[in-house]
Amino acid sequence: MGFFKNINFNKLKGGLSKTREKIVSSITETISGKAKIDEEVLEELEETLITSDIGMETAERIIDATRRSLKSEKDRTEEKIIETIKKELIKVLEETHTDEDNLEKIKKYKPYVILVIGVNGAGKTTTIGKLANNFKQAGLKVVIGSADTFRAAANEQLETWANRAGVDIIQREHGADPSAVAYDTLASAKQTDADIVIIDTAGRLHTKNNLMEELKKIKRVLGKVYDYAPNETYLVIDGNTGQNGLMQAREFSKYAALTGLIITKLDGTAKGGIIFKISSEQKVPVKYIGVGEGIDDLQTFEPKEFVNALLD
Ligand SMILES: Nc1nc2c(ncn2[C@@H]2O[C@H](COP(=O)(O)OP(=O)(O)OP(=O)(O)O)[C@@H](O)[C@H]2O)c(=O)[nH]1
Ligand SMILES: [Mg+2]
Repeated sequence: MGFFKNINFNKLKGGLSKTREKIVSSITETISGKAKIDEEVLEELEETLITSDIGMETAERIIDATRRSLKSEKDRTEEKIIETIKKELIKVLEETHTDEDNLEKIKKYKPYVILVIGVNGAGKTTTIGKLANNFKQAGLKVVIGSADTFRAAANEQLETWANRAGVDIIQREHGADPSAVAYDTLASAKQTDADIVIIDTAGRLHTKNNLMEELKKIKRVLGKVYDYAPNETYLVIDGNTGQNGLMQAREFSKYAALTGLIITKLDGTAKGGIIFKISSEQKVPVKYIGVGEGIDDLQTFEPKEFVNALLD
């Protein structure tokens, strides 16, 4: 479904500029100007990689692969090393990668139900606006449920996004039971024959037990209306949070089986390398990435495109 993928290479490249600067400059500083790429340089490179956010495991993989690829003298060039690093980074991401919500998959369900969760301010509501827009553009009938009844301005914010995307929204008064909103949204989707439901939730700290239990309840209610629901549970992580994002993924997955990660705000951070660490440790695929605040700034995550944009 080519038209369904939202990838704009230049925008992606632009969005990743800070992370690229950090990772690429540290790599080139290590290897450029070296008369010979020997074991000493490789060890230096490994240290450099470990201190970037990609994680120890991935750094070791890259060095092993580089060592293997550098058998002949003529291979010991900077370009060759960058190429090996690229290949290995793509491999890491592809191990967990699964296709994004493609139309074929979505159309098997009516409605296809997506639950969006994450800590405060991660970018859930904004991402839902962008997602709704993508689905609408692909010709799907979308309804959003405002199950963030906690924050006073939440309804209004989500409504603004629903209007921008031109999709329906279901909400209740501030303080209402979030699972009741989830229920209403599915009921409305049924009535209006919607293709896809996206449920927004209040930001919650993964350390707050009662709030995490509330997530379980929302999931239970969704499953009562449609036994397959939710089809997707997406955890939204702010790219700026670096290592803490990993903690969030660990903790949230204890309460709700995650089917995908959405990493936001990559346009404003140098810590985008965390994507490699989270993918390799969590075994949960990254599905989308946010590279700006606009409605078009959510991109489908493709390992190859991502790594090429990062190391271009
Ligand atoms: N630069 C940039 N900003 C983003 C991105 N995604 C979200 N934001 C901004 O992050 C801020 C928080 O976004 P929200 O969507 O309100 O986050 P939330 O997770 O719904 O927040 P709570 O509901 O309060 O938990 C807003 O100012 C967004 O514009 C992104 O990809 N890039
Ligand atoms: Mg929100």
